[in-house]
Amino acid sequence: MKHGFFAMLCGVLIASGTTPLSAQESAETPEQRAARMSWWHEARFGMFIHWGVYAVPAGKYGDKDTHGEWIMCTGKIPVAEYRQYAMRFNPVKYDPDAWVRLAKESGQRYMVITSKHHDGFALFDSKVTKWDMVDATPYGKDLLKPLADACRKHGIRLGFYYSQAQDWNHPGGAASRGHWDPAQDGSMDDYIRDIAVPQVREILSNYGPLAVLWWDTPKDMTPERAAPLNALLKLQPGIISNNRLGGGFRGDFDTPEQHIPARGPKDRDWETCMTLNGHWGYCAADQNWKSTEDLVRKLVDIASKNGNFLLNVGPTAEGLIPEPSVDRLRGVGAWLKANGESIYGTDREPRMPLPWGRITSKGERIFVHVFDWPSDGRLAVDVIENPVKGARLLAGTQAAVPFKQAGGVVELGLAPAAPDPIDTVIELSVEGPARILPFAIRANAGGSLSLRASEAEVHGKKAAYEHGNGKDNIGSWIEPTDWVSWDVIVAKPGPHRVEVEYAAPGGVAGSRFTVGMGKAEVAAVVQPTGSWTGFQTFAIGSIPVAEAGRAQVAVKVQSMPKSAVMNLKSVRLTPTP
Ligand code: H79
Repeated sequence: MKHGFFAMLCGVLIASGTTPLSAQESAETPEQRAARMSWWHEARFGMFIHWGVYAVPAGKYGDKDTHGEWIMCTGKIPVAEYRQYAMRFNPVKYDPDAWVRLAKESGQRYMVITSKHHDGFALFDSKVTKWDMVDATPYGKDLLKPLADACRKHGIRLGFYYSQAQDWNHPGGAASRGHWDPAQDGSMDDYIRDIAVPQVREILSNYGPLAVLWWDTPKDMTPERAAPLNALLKLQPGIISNNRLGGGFRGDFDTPEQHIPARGPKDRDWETCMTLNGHWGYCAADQNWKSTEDLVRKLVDIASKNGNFLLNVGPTAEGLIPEPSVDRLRGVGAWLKANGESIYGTDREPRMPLPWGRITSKGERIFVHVFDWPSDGRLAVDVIENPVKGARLLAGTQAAVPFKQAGGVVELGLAPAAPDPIDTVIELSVEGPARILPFAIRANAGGSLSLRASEAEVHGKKAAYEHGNGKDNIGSWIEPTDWVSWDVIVAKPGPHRVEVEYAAPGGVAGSRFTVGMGKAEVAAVVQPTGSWTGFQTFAIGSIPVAEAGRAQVAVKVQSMPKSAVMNLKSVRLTPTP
């Protein structure tokens, strides 16, 4: 994967190239950057809070009850009408201390709250607008001050989300689907100067030390609009900022939203943000909650790939975090209390997902996370390169686990039933710093290799893995020198049938490409499939595979007569008798 990975939001490319650094990065050495990021690397798990006026309608507008924090836009609610909701935003049950204690009990080390979302409403006392908590609601008090105090008291780091570009209430603010009320029209440059810049100065000045500035959505952000916002980060020398400012600022970390990348990038920090149900802002009708098991496994998956997990709650207009959210967060917290050693501060090398679970490590300890407990009591772990000195359960009894190590395989002898059906962690002590075999795709039981775009390594200038909005392919493949590869583990040597799934409109078809493994390769010409999204699978021939074990499969271009190669979705290699 080149340069981390790309997040597609509303068709906007968020993580961009290598252009300007954040205010912090440009003034610091690599060692200083590592020191600034160190608490964040250690933390792994944080609480996202989406709270605002949209909690009043609670997802319901007209005959639809599935809106969220986007309700003003998705309901096309006029500005004057939307402002009426603020008169009923009176969170008398708001107990910031309880929220922070919940984060702590859940094992979260930081929280990020929406100081202002796309509806432009400030949860804080802003001097540059009346569209804020103090002036527009019966509650009349700044919501962020007491939260900042509670965070300091309990040792939780506090970050602010700020929607810098989209603002559907202040004239000139951007709207990703265009304005729907003339009251929104105006100059975006004026909006940036008169609202966004002074408000960001307020949130960076009035709440003590801040951990994170979480920009959201770079819609219409030019370098000129983004630069004064980026410059304000100097007010908080230790702050960490994400990649969504726009204008070419890549920030400190990437932000996959609502998904976990198939593999962790090597050279870029990242944080998956995700909802507990299907909405960020409170939606009363949405009871589609993720299970505790699912959440723990997601956290483990993310940690194993060297990412962070920012898990969202959407409090009600009264100020309560919904009970189903509380229950699940406490469940994750209980697991972390027993197994946190395998998550917090683990090594920053992304590890390969395994069919039965995940691996994390810390120095001379390797944590084997077993999601799918083997029914025969034997688990063969074939990715550990260090000599293993001992094995025990991390949690509970910490009972020793019998093991044998031979031929690159550590075989663990396990009890008939999983001690923890969510994820039982076995701690191995090993000789020297943990060494785990790098990412590779394994053959399935039948010996066939399924190589998906999301797991590919993309080499070159333009081609990239693209996803979101129904996309899931290598795209922007417009340089014939760009190529794609997968490291694989071959199960059965011998001839393999090669199938390639791609899309290419008639106007670009005709490129000649090869699929190769080692010295063997097979060539084919890209056929027209009707459109960029009309994917079809083509059997292009067969290649001999000399031996079992690790190898690389590469897709390369021999000639590109038109403007692009193809959208490549997958390659499949199947042993033939
Ligand atoms: O704050 C949360 C989202 O509101 C925000 N980012 C997270 C953290 C976000 N802004 N833009 N997007 C996410 C992507 C845009 C999604 C959309 Fe839609 C798809 C906008 C319109 C169609 C989802 C469905 C939201 C409204 C309808």
